[in-house]
Amino acid sequence: MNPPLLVTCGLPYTNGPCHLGHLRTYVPADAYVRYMRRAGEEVVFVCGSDNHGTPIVVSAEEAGISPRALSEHYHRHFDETFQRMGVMFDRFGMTDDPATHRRTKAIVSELIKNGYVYKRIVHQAYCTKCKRFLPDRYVEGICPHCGTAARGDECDQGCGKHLEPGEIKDPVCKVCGTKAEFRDQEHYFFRLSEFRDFLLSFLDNVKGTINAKNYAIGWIKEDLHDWCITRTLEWGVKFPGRDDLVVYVWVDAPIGYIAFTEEWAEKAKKDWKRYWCGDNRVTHFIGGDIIYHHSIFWPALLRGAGYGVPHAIVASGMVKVDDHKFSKSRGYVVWTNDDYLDKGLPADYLRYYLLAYTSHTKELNFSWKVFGERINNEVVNIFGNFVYRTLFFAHKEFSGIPLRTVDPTIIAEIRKSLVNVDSLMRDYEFKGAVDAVMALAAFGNTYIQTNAPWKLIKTDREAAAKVIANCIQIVKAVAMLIEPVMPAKAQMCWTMLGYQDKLADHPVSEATEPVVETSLMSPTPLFTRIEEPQIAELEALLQKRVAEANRKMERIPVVSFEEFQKLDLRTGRVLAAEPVKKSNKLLKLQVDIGGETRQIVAGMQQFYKPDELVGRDVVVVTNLAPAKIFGVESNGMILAAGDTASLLTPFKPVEPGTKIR
Ligand code: B3M
Ligand code: ZN
Repeated sequence: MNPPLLVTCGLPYTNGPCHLGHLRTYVPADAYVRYMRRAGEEVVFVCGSDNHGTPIVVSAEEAGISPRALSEHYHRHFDETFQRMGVMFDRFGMTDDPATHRRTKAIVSELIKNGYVYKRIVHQAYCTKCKRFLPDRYVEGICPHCGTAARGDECDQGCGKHLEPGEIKDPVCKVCGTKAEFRDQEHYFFRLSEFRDFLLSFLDNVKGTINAKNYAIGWIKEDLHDWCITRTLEWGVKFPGRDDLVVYVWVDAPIGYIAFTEEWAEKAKKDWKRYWCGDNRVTHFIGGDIIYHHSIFWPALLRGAGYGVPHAIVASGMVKVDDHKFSKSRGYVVWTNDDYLDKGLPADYLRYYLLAYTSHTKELNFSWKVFGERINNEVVNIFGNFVYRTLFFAHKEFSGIPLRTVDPTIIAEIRKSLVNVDSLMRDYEFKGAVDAVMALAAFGNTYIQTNAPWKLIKTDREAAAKVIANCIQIVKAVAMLIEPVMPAKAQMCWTMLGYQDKLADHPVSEATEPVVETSLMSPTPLFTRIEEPQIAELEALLQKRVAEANRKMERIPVVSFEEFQKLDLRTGRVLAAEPVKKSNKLLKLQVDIGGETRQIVAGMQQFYKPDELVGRDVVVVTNLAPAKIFGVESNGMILAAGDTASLLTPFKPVEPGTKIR
């Protein structure tokens, strides 16, 4: 017999609200769980919030509250938001709760006992102004691998590589902006490099999506080095025997998966070991940006501590918004509550869109326009229309469901859909599965259209009854199959069919079973169209947010008076001017800055004739580092305003070399 399925979702950090990027992982995971349950599998679905690490500490510091208080706030937020979205975990825990602390200590102790942990001195970034070590996101600098701006533990904008303490180049303290220095500090390391062979064979066998496998194999072959698993922070799970160190957040976060299973199991009176020790079917749904942690680091930790290793890793593709990289700071973001649910839009529409847009591992480029089109053209026009026409006609003409034997061809069509959906769902091809259900709805729509029972009934009532019985069977099947995607709408459809119970309690295989006598309700449309003005309003909101973010980004950094004073600004008198050879932009000027003549190259040829400038008083930055421009030495800079290089000159006459202050 198959071991039970345990499905997890990557844990959201408790330092900001839920957005579309989160949902792209959680909604498919929820749909998968719902389907697998109704396909007869025993499934447990756990998740929780990720409370530790510098992301939380930095945000809590900014907000002026404790990391625990911040975590509780966002924990509640995620818990509620997931429920509003119909994402139903059996347990949604917190990594700061005792269960994760306990399990982490047990696992780390086991790793130590098994010889997988050692001590080493590392050069850790240290801020002399804040007087503290700067772990992970406390420090920003340059990625040593690709040269992009990066944060302490991860090249988040560039190559995506994980960075070890001490690896980042040109570190700067995130809190105060001071250039950090490196200081020696003792830390603990996990012998990840010893797991190379194990990991390669693990990845060879692991189920899930191909991206979670292939990237990881590539990284291992490139370079697999040990991981520093301790940090100098107050907040987190203490490293056994060291009160001054906590474990790195990426140690206790995935251990949360086990702890949440324990918390659930205790309530449900089950044995959590069945899910985690030995043969298991642990399936991790994650974002594509945390493949390294789940496909490499985590299986090695589990293995090293003697637990079972994951059965499947399912990684979702990137989310873009209006063709731009998803970015909270740039305004390319869709907030689940503010932008969607609170606007009165149904959770099921977004669930449908997220699942049907493209396959799970591909890039999802969100736009309100496409969202509106797909809901209107597919959900409303095909699915909604078919259900309404069928139920309306049955109710009107037969005051209920005309019970007739359904045509074998109709049953065959439904059976074909069942088989399709089943294999696609098991292959994590969610889009394919949704399309297969919608194809069945479209089949029903064409069937009712061509057989036109509204005409038939005038001449042959029995024939019309047969057509409608066939349609009702298709409605039942579509409702059953769409439930993992649109649970609320599917239930509504089920209720309109006259059933009094919960659709989610019925196995999908019942889709081919005859409809029993029910008290069919007078139908109301399942879906309402999303109208043009609403889409325009949502688009405008997004644009406004992007514009605001742009303004914020452009905001010029504040310079202290000391820094300003470093500039030596003086008046100068132009003694001579001539064009730089072969350049149609540059002028070479000789400028008297008070007893000293400076040669300065300036891009003013289009705006001034050389003669016009001679004798003029200008403003010069005299201590700018010398540079060669077009091969000509330039020792200073002349200040001018705007695109036409309007020169700044003193209002009252002053001697050349007069200091500007
Ligand atoms: N809290 C979120 C992230 O890095 C992180 C996931 C933990 S999963 C164990 O996207
Ligand atoms: Zn990089």
